[in-house]
Amino acid sequence: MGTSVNGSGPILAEDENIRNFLQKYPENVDVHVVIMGRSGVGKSEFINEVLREEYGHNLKPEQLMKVEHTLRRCTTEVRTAGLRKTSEGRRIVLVDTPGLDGVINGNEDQAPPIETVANWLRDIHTANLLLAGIIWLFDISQNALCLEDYECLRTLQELCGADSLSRILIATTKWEKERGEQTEKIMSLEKFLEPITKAGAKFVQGKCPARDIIAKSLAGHNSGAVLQIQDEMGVKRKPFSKTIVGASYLRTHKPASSDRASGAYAWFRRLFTMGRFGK
Ligand SMILES: Nc1nc2c(ncn2[C@@H]2O[C@H](COP(=O)(O)OP(=O)(O)OP(=O)(O)O)[C@@H](O)[C@H]2O)c(=O)[nH]1
Ligand SMILES: [Mg+2]
Repeated sequence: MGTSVNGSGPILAEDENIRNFLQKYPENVDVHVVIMGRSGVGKSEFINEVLREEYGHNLKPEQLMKVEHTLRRCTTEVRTAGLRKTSEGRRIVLVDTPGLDGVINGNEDQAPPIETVANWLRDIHTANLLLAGIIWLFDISQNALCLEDYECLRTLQELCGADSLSRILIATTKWEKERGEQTEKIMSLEKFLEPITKAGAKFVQGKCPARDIIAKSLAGHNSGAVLQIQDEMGVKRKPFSKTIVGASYLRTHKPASSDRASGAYAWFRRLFTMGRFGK
């Protein structure tokens, strides 16, 4: 998505906080911030909130990320949205991704979301584009941590590699829907996230405007990240299936050939790996 509308609000990149962090990066460069998380947590809506703030509320649907109000998985491809440039030519590009849990709408013949994201990360590395970091969104109104949350956390670790976990910022969505015991939820989340926060990932504990989350994700770095998956696929030229995250995905999601012959197995597994219900 190449957003070509004229801006109406203040340029996000000129926000004092963001500008200070952005200035550490080279001039005339697109600074990519990738939004990730499970399906339905509000990744596309997060980007739309920023786009509306940047360009005004009259954006046409095709200038926004698609958001579904159903139980279906919505984003199935990686899409980008550029914000306006600063006077030095720096521009934040927000990247929308498919939810990393499960397979795309239960269709095992389609590349899994994690492979779609891995390929995109490989391609921007090959094209020498600057990746500033990852914002990992978590739905705070969720009632319990489930298997998909643990799987996604592992996927995130394997995608980034130990050296790049500091490039992850975890933030929460859907605060106005939250009816639970907030302090306890945040404490549980902190515990759940320990494997990556102890290695440098940052966690925004409370409700926070999207622009501040973006500012925090840019903080503390002055050059592009090279994630483990980019090293494996972009530098070492490994196919997805031979990467750490790819091999792990295949181990978890692909049945042995004898199992695959069983229609009952496929039905059962599909039921449990779709995340949100398929189309
Ligand atoms: N109440 C509330 N609803 C939200 C918020 N963010 C997203 N939603 C709703 O949650 C649903 C899913 O939002 P999306 O932005 O499509 O979620 P996603 O993470 O992009 O989902 P996939 O594209 O399927 O991976 C939509 O109905 C949104 O309107 C939020 O902060 N508060
Ligand atoms: Mg989406």
